[in-house]
Order: sequence, then structure tokens, then C-alpha cells
Amino acid sequence: MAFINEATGDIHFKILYIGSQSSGKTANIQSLYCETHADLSLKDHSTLLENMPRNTFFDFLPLSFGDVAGRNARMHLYTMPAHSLWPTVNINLMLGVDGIVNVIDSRVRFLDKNETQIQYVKKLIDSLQIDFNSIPFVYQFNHSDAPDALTYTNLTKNFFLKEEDCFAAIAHQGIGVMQSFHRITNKIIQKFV
Ligand SMILES: Nc1nc2c(ncn2[C@@H]2O[C@H](COP(=O)(O)OP(=O)(O)O)[C@@H](O)[C@H]2O)c(=O)[nH]1
Ligand SMILES: [Mg+2]
Repeated sequence: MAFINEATGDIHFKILYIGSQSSGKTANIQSLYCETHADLSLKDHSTLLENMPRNTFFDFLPLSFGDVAGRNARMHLYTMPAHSLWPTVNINLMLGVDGIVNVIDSRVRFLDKNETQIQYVKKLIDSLQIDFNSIPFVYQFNHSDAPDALTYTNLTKNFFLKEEDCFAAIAHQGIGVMQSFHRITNKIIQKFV
């Protein structure tokens, strides 16, 4: 649910990156950090990432997004831990969510972990009495460079997804990251205005 800061007039949207352990959630946030800090772009990515603030339990990246409905918009990106060791962290991450990027691990040996993760998220959403179908979703098929990665067509069919919401990615190289981010922001804004 978008949050309007009446003092500044800014509008804040919350985007959550979910996915199984090592699916590439942090790699998405790191790539977006590097892409959006053009002032630092002459440095290589590893140098750039030394400047990125780190959290212990989840990743957080605020990004300015320009004008939405006449207000200065900011996108707040979070990653959700793939485990539920700290349930209150996950509850707080989910509360007020405006859109979700599901980072799916394309590697065939990790396929069942994706399913476990989405079932966990569905239960969490249900427990908060949020309508799952009301949340804009984007699906990112990461690790698409792995030798055992399932194909884009295969994954789209396997999860019964619309192609317009699906992106193949190699997140640590920035491939498919910005496209996924733009799609989720478009869906959020379309719903909002
Ligand atoms: N080969 C390859 N490695 C990736 C890809 N995405 C992430 N990684 C690497 O996989 C590891 C786990 O990624 P990370 O983003 O930490 O996963 P998280 O647990 O979902 O946050 C890291 O070493 C990343 O650099 C990808 O698409 N291809
Ligand atoms: Mg991570």
C-alpha cells in the first residue's frame, strides 16, 4: 500500500524480492544499486558495492523514481529471507507491500525449492488477510546461464505465467534485472493511478 509522506509530499512504494536461498535476490539489489549510481559508474562493480550499505537480515535499497501522479516517488526495495527463522521480520517485510518480484531459480535441481518458497509466501500473505491476487507480481527466471537451467518457455508454462510478466536473468551480471524492475514498477503505478 503506497505511503504518502504528508510533510514532504513524497510517495513511497514497497517492492519485495522473494525467492529461495541463492536464487539471486541480493544480486538483483546489488545490480540495481550499481546501475542507478551513475556518478560512481567509472569504478568497477566490486568497488562500487563496497559503498553499498549492508543489512544483516535482509537487503534494502531506496531508489528515487521521478514523478508519479504529481508526486515525487520513491521505490523501497527489500529482499525477504528464504527461511522463516525470524517470522516477525518477514511479516513486517510483507505488510504494506505494493509489488513482488519472484526470483525463481531456473536450475532444474532447485525447482522444488521455488515451489516451497512460493507456498511459504502464500501462507504468509493469507495469515495477514491480504488478497494474494491483488498484489502485482513479476517472475524473474534467474541463473539462466546455468547448464541445467530450464528454458524460458518451459518455466513460463510450468508456472502458468503470462510472458509479459516473465524475464530471463543473470542477476549478478545485471541481465534481466532492470527489465524486471521496470515491469513491476509499471504494474504498481498502473494499479495506483
Ligand atoms: N552464475 C550465476 N550466478 C548468479 C546469478 N545470480 C546470482 N548469482 C550468484 O549466486 C550467489 C547467490 O546469489 P544471492 O544474490 O546472494 O542469492 P540470495 O540468497 O537469493 O540473495 C552469489 O554468489 C551470486 O553472485 C546468475 O544468474 N548466474
Ligand atoms: Mg541474499
